[in-house]
Amino acid sequence: MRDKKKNPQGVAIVGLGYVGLPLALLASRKGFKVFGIDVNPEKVKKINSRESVFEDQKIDAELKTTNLKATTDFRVIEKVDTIVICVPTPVHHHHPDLKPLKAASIAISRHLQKGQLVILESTVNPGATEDVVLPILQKNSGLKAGEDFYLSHCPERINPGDPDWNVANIPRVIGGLGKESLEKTLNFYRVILDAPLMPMSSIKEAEAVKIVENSFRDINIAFVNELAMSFSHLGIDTLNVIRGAATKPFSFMPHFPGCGVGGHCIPVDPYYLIEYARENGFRHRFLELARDINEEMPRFTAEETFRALNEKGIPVSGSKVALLGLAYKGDIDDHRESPAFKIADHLASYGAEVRVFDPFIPDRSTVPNLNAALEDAQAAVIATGHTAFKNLTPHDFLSRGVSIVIDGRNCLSKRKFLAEGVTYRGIGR
Ligand code: SAJ
Repeated sequence: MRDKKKNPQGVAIVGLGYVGLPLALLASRKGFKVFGIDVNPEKVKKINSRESVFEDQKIDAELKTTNLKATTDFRVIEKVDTIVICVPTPVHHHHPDLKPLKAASIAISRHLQKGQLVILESTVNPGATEDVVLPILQKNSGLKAGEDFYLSHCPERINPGDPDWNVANIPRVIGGLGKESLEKTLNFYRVILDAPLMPMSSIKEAEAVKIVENSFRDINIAFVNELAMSFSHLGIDTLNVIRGAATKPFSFMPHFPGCGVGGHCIPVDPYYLIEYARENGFRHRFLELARDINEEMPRFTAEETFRALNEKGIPVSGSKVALLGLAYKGDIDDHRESPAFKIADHLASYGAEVRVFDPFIPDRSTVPNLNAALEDAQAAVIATGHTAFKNLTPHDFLSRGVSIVIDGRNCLSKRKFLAEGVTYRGIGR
């Protein structure tokens, strides 16, 4: 039964990154008094002076009109009804790192009030909300979860750079610690979102949904990456085969091979389940294998480059290679877990001189522009499908002496490049 939309009150969003800031701006737009808490004073200062914090025009525009007040001071927790935790849950060397989540929970617990609702949006393994967050919130506040305060999990589904799906319209799943926590969380999101909400029968189910949806994507990408490595030996164009398979109008979902899987979701989330299941006596061999295959792609891409250089009698050591793209996907400035860095390391480890250029990430580029990257290079590797790179022509390379193009995102026309005499290699084509 849909409750009538309750009047918005105060909300504190803990963590003002790719997840928290869009949510804070949306809550403000929906009439909430919004406090945003972040441990980075620089970011707090920028947000309060309404300066851009990451390359997103929509967010920059909303910053101008929002009532959001950013702070590093957790005492604002005492002024709100709802607290939403959106802190990073990274993975280091394949092991989940819940330190930021624990630190945020401790800071919140010091100011937690009776009757408040705490919602965790950060991606975690099943069990983390009740086994990690709940005890911390209870211990330092002396309050009882599910009675004195309410606790739930609503996994974030932000998709950076997506023109269609955003924080307001993406459907969400919610798991609550008991009926009241669930109802209060549903009411909160009914006011904030214009999207279907699916109540789950437990917090663990809600935690598992996010891990499952992203593991699903990782294993499907691994499937086509393995096909690409196999078909590259068989002279079969993997991209054409996938496009052919995608003409089947049912029960096939196309994914595409590439130089690797980056971002803060897909290559990270499966390790949460792998680790948690292992701690509970089960080994996810399939998830582990998918991760191994996807982690292999940067090396495969570097070796395709070596093979192409050798075919032209150019020794790898001392060769000049342009690496185009650092971002983990096209037309964004996010390079978290990007395979591009691993490709650069593989190339350099065999003595290549690597010039790195990403127009979205100048501060991590080693050359200022495309010309400096390509000038008298023997090979170029495309690691990110930026539109600027998709529009490059054979002449853009050949006119600067570059005769080898390794298309790590299969984003160029193989036919055109081969016709102009470029040594073109895609991933699996
Ligand atoms: N990638 C491939 N082949 C593919 C798809 C992606 O190699 O067929 C690579 C990309 O190049 C990138 C990485 O995988 O390096 C991740 O790409 P992504 O398109 O999955 O982008 P993300 O990381 O922004 O994933 C988000 C996820 N959203 C959330 O977790 C809330 C994911 O669930 C979405 O499916 C995905 O966006 C999406 O569909 O765009």
